[in-house]
Amino acid sequence: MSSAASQLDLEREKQLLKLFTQPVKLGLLYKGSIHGYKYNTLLNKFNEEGKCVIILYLVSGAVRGIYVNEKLSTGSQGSTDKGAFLFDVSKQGAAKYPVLDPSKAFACNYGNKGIALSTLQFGSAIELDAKDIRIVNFCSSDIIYTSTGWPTENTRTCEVELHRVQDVGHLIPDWRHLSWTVCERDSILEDILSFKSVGDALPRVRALLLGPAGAGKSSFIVSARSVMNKRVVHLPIVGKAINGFTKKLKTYEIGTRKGGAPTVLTLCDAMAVGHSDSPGLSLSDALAVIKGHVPEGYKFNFYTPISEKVTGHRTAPSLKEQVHCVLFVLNASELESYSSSLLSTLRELHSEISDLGIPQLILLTHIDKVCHAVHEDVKFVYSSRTLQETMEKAAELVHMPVSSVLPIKNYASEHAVNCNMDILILDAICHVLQAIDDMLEDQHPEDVHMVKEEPLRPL
Ligand SMILES: Nc1nc2c(ncn2[C@@H]2O[C@H](COP(=O)(O)OP(=O)(O)O)[C@@H](O)[C@H]2O)c(=O)[nH]1
Ligand SMILES: [Mg+2]
Repeated sequence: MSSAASQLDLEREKQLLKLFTQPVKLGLLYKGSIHGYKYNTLLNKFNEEGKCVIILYLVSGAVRGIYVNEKLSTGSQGSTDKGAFLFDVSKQGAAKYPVLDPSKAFACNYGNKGIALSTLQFGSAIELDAKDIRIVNFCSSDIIYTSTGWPTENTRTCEVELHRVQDVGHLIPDWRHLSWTVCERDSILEDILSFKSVGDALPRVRALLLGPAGAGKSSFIVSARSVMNKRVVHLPIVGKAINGFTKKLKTYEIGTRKGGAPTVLTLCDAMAVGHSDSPGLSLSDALAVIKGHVPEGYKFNFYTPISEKVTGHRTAPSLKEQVHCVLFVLNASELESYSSSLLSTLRELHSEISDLGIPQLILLTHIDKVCHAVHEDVKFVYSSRTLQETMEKAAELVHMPVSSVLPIKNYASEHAVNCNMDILILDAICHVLQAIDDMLEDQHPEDVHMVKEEPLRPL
């Protein structure tokens, strides 16, 4: 017996979804081989829903169909469906034929003195036989949908499916603005490279990644390097272990491709913050790192707090040895399951770090796991209501403002860099540099500061 799973393969599904202007997902409602190839069954399902696609799998292997935007009542002789379109979808692409005459987008034709239904028609491009909807007539000379391009093929289908088309992500107007173009990516990258530190006291600035195991701290270093290198880099620092994979304090440069200009920013990876069921970085160890007491390469130990006895311990760290920004890294798909002990450590850290006058931001990772639209393309990040709520939740958990939340999708499974993912990662890096710049300007206006080098302009 066939299963009630769609016959549409993933590649074709992706191509078909691209035809919609809004992000949508499909839900199988009817499959001929399971529910019978009866027109009435199909139409009943159809009328329970608003937006649907009928997918016809032809014996030739072609996959074609129709999207209808409105409910259709059985007695209807016509419709005024402005959003309807025909499609022809392959693994490589999909062709869309929007309705040209919406008043004739759909019609039920009655034969036999007007009583028995004879055909279900979409213009004259697709005509389904009411008795057995496997029999399909395609007409290329249709004027309701298209006058050209639609293939002529009178054939049986081997399968017919009806899918509900659901909006996903509950899109809202963009509430933070970013342009999703190569120009925008290049311009943020230029902005990042224009940050320069003035004075020997602080040649580089350091941002520390703090958060629970598996949040994506090490992956952010990989992501930042990947963007700069224009290819996904591999570092043996990402991995899965119950108590976190990273055990040492290590600072990573975020430079451009070999020979290119380095950025002023370095990222500092440390052991995961512990909580009740999982030992890890304690509040006092985290503060010791932030204040600059802990030497590079120090191997953390759950059970021995950092003290002056640690080899290389710095008693009076200089400004360049301290941390200049703290990034709380949280996994957007696990916010609900964070333990109260983890959250109270994070809040306490936030309060202590604020007293030190060090800027803090939240890096919200795994955003692809909470919203289907964002999973498809991160450009929906600021128009997804789900993500807006998740960002509010993350801010609330650490008692920080929503403005400090930087959503990102790390390079985790990709083999090549992607412009929109790059934009989001670069935008986060730019915010980190700006926060450090603001802090330095405020606290060290005389001796140390960063300058943004403007491109030279002719006088
Ligand atoms: N889907 C997805 N996976 C991610 C993301 N960030 C990290 N990961 C994965 O989450 C796992 C833990 O990441 P890792 O960087 O080692 O976490 P850490 O313990 O905080 O350093 C790895 O398998 C990563 O590939 C993200 O934004 N999206
Ligand atoms: Mg790690």
